[in-house]
Amino acid sequence: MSKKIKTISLTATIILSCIISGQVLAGSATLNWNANTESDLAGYNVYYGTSPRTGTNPKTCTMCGYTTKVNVGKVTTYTFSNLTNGATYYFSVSAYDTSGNESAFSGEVSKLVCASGDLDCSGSVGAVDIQLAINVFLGTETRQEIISRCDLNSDGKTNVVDIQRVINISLGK
Ligand SMILES: [Ca+2]
Ligand SMILES: [Ca+2]
Repeated sequence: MSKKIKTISLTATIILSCIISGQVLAGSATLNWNANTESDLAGYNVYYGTSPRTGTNPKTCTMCGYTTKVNVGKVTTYTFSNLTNGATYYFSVSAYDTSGNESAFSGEVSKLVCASGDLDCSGSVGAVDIQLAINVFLGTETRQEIISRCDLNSDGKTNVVDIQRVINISLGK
């Protein structure tokens, strides 16, 4: 007599932001999903890890290859902090109702987490990143993922301000 609650759909929106605390570059990401509309919805669980999931329903495979499960309550957004930069994370969400029934997973989304200034997403900021910022500025860099990480002050253009920022981060300033 277990009531089955609906599968929720997850829009693949992950906002990656970067916080710099002292010398430590801590990766963060914000995950958003669509609300489940059942009247007895009680909340959501977020599952994540650095390997893709191994199943589609926590009822049958429990953690299903993920390493962490967070009961986030009745919200549709969750911000992760202290993710490891340079690592790819995989995320899924499930819903649960007031009787404790858990849904199958949402679709899985993944994201490579990069620190601010870490243009090649290697896990550290250094000479390679400074060179990449210069290349973006000169227009010789064609990889969109590199270009998209280069506008550090989010003013819509890459210029010496951004290059200076990459240099400062590499120096720990
Ligand atoms: Ca780097
Ligand atoms: Ca800029």
